[in-house]
Amino acid sequence: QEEIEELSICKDAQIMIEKAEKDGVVTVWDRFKAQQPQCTFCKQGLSCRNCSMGPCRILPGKERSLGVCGANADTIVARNFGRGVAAGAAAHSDHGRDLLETLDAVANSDTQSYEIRDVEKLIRIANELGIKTEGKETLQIAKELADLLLEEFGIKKGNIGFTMRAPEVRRKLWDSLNINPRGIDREVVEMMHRTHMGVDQDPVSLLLHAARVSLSDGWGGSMIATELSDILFGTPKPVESKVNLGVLKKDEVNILVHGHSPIVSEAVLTAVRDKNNIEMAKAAGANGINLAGLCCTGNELLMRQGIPMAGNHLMTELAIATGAVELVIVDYQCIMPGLIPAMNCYHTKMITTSPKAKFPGAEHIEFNVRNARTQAQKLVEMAIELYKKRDKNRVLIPVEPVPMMSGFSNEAILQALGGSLAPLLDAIKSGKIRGVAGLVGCNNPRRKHDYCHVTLTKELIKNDILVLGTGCSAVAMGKAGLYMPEAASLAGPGLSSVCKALNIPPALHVGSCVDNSRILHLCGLVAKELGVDISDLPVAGSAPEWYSEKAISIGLYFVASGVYTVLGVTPNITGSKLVTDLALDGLTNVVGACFAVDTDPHKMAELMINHINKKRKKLNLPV
Ligand code: SF4
Ligand code: WCC
Ligand code: FE2
Repeated sequence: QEEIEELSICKDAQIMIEKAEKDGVVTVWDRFKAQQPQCTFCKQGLSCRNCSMGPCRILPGKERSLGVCGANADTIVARNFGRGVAAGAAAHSDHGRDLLETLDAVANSDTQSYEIRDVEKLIRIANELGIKTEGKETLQIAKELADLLLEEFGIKKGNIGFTMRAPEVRRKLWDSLNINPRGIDREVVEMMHRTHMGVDQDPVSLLLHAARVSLSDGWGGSMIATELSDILFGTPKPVESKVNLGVLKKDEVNILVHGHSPIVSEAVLTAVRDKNNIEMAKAAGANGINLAGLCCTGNELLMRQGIPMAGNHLMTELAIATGAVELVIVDYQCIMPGLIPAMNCYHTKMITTSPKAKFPGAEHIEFNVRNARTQAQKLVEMAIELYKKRDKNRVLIPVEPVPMMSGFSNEAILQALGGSLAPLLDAIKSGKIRGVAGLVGCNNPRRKHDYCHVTLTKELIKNDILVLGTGCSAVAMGKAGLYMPEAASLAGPGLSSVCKALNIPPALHVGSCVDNSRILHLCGLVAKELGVDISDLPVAGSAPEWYSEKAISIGLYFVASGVYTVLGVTPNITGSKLVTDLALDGLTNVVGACFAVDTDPHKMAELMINHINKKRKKLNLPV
């Protein structure tokens, strides 16, 4: 029991870990244990298998200090880091491209499965990117926007359009460093090229390009994903919902959507809400059909449609272990292959939907822009059939769900503030809100599940720092009750008074991982309003329990945009002193911000608060 409490702070996780063990489900924690001790070369970034003269493992200062080709530790560490950033940026941006292809299909009347739900935003974004919209039909505007954005992925002249959301000083800095991102695909491809044997050997040059790749994600691929998802599925508005495994229903057909893109999950939602399907479920003996989310596609549905959230990254196997889930419908990213043996212990089925992500052992029912409605219908019928096979004696829904608020897009935040940023800026200037922190990223079995997310958030709000949360971090905050206005009682007096006046929580759910672009955009808006650079703002970021290559890209685009970022898991760069020093310090002289690493959330909070105070002082604001 004590051992289980060491793994997660969440009651639902603790109960389910025990049940999983009883039911013979192997979890991520079991496999993590089986992997110990993990490779120390890889951990430090000192192994390379970029060519077949290798693989090479470097022992700096010893006989084996160079790879077969002669590459040293600095080069190898920087190359490995760069490839990680490229993979992360590719994942976010390829997700963005899928939204773009959907918009393109809608614009060309090539699909009946999707439509444009936020025409006002379509026009606003088109105008922002220089498209004339007056007197044009909605679909014509959509077509022109899609064409323009398709170019952002390839080779185009100039820089990615949304970088104009950054203040001019920042863009000039990027230009002077030659890291203002061009085409999204181009930056990723160039990283693959540079890290091929015999190309870029200079760690500084590699890291600068890594920054450029990450910027093409944050201000490019991710931002496109966010804005187009809003246009297609609606811009989020404050909404109340529920979170944790208690959102599963004992007497209903339970369908979980897992992955990232709203394209599949929104189609599933439409089918779940269909009256005929609900009748069909009732005929099968259920009380209805219950849809809940996992990870980021869960965040997408929660933000826009108020669909309840079952859990974050480390909860995905445990959700299946409830024995109450009929179908897990996945698209891509962060879906552990370990879900397959887990679901084989129950009547549960996993369905893959993307040609990019097939899992042996899962059934593949491919979704595309044209067939999404009919495929979703098929899946709902399948779930209803599976419900009949559910073994009620093996069902355990461990807890009651916790209420949470969601839906805080920048548009919604502006509206809550009465239409302008002025009240937020006033609160920051007066010190009622001392600063803003973005808490993002995953879970990692290296860290006690959700402990860092929750402890750090509590520490920050206590110090009058408004917290914006995304991804799996947001799910942790929601489960801890921090996403309800009542949580203002845990905030410092200043933040608490602001929350009470606006009836908002002290920590705001701003979306999925691609929605970190909302935080970048907000930083850009505030910096422009104040006439300063983003690196001058009293803001800080953190990925306390990150695991994914996408999180590396996110961390780096925040830093490259001027936001000091504290990591709770050490990246695999410690094998190079040069690269480590640059990341933890040297970058400040280059881009005005750097990383910090600490595993103790209290220390992490201290680092972030000190940074925010330093920035306040520089802006002549009361500390
Ligand atoms: Fe070894 Fe160099 Fe090949 Fe890497 S690129 S595997 S260091 S020989
Ligand atoms: Ni985004 Fe991290 Fe969750 Fe996956 S879903 S686990 S990248 S935070
Ligand atoms: Fe290794």
